[in-house]
Amino acid sequence: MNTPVAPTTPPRGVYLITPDESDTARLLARVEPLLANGATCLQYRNKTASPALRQAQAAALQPLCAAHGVPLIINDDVALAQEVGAAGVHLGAEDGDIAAARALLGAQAIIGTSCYDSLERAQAGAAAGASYVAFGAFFPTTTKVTKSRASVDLLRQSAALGVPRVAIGGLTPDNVGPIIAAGADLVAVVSGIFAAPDPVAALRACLARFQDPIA
Ligand code: TZP
Ligand code: MG
Repeated sequence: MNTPVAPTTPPRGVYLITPDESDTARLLARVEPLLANGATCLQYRNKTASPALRQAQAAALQPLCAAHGVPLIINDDVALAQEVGAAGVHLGAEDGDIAAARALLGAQAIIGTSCYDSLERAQAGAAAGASYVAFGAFFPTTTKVTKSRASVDLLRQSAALGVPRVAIGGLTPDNVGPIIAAGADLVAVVSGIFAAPDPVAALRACLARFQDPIA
């Protein structure tokens, strides 16, 4: 096993996001080697599961993440994050507000906010107590229908926000270099890792870009 890239402050690395996977055993089997090989955090996201399956999958991921020391962040659902004891929640524009999530999950919780292509939304999110802000989509993606297109200029303009900045959307080992060089602290990836022929190799290649962004 390769030594994971050591996190710095603020954390830098790969923000792994689960693909829609209905088979829970298979989900765990796909995720585990990535947790073991340096994923910085894991977001549980499943847009096709029933509430019961999402509850079961989140509950199964929590001890796996804990065993690897990787924070689990639940997409969309503060109540589910609280129920399974996750490290935090990721909130889009329609998923409720940051202060309410903070009140429920506590001061140490990781609370992320989708900011799309908006510096103003990121400033408001940081002021409201977000733990990180996420910009995207940087590239076309088939994982989600996206309306906004973020740019490396937005990463440069958001340098003074004071919270980690996550880049998302169509990211792969081959295109994250300039995104990291422009200031992304974390690169959030679904298909660029999970759909790669060798997901662990793709993860390691993304992590390596933090040492050598332009390579
Ligand atoms: N939010 C903006 S783009 C996106 C999300 C959840 C999808 C990211 O998936 P991929 O496969 O890494 O492009
Ligand atoms: Mg959402």
